Amino acid sequence: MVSHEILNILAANSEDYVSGERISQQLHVTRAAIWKQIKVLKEEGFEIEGQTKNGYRLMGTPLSLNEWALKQALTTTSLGYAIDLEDELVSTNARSKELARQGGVHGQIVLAKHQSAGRGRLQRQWESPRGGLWMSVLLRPNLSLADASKLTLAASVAIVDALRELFQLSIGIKWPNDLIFNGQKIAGILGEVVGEWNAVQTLILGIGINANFPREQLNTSLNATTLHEILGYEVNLNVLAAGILKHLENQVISLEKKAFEELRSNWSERALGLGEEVRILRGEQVFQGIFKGISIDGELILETEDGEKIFTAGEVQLRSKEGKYF
Ligand code: BT5
Repeated sequence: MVSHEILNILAANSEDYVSGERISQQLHVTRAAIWKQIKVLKEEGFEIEGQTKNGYRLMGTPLSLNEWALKQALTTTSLGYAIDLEDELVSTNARSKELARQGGVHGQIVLAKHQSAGRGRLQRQWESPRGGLWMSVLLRPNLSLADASKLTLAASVAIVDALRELFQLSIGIKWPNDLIFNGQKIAGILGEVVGEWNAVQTLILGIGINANFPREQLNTSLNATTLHEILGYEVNLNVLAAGILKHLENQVISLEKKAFEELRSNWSERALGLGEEVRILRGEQVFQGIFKGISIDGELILETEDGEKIFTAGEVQLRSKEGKYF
């Protein structure tokens, strides 16, 4: 793409102005074509200063999702280099599954600026207004099916660490993988297995982060918050995506080395409600007890009056200081 090549040239000379003539010679396109592309890039949020005498200089990149800016921000070795970025998708997980069936590579990511029908677990609706980070990562890790399922736990740890590193935020994990800031949900993860037993496991990790939009854009009934609400400014979504992918890649590598105990302890250190009284909702049933911890496979261990119970799925309700469950 010519626009990416222009950006490459400007980025390589970021201390300097580059003349339109030089760009046009290097790329074998007319100066008018360059001017046109620069105009488009500016509309996409690139800050490009143009001086009649000296030419162009790249002063800033967009905060919103952009393929070139995301690639620049990546520090991974395998995740995030194949990018499918769309303005709108029904669900990035649905698209990612399609791509997986068509042979999509390990680390391929799908992003949408807006999802018309984003999904949570059990087909629940996931509200996905513009400004959020709605991303799915296709993984073909060297793991058995049982171990691949640990990747959703690993993804929660990766997101907590990325948000801490980038914004110094302290996020807690509510089992199995809700990400909570001050009692409100800021992000969710949907892990889905694609394909067959015995074959290489393919997993789609859908990651949704309420980022650059005010909380008012979400349904009032939700107990939710956004980065914009917490930080008071817009974050760079490309840097955020790249940060998450870096931490996720490290998690995948460590799972492939079978560092399951390390994952369990990392997850537990970031968990909410451990050692406290919680409620577990499973269908119509409600269980109450002390949240003892998670098993090596990520199941929740609850100590109830009738003894220990193990949960593979369900909703956790934590107990607030006032004694209310939420
Ligand atoms: C989740 O499900 O938390 C997983 C969310 C995964 C979303 C990503 S976005 C990219 C990818 N593409 C998709 O289609 N999905 C993934 P769960 O734990 O089941 O929570 C769903 C519940 O969270 C809903 O029933 C609402 O109560 C609440 N909710 C919906 N939208 C929300 C939002 N934007 N922020 C906070 N809570 C929300």
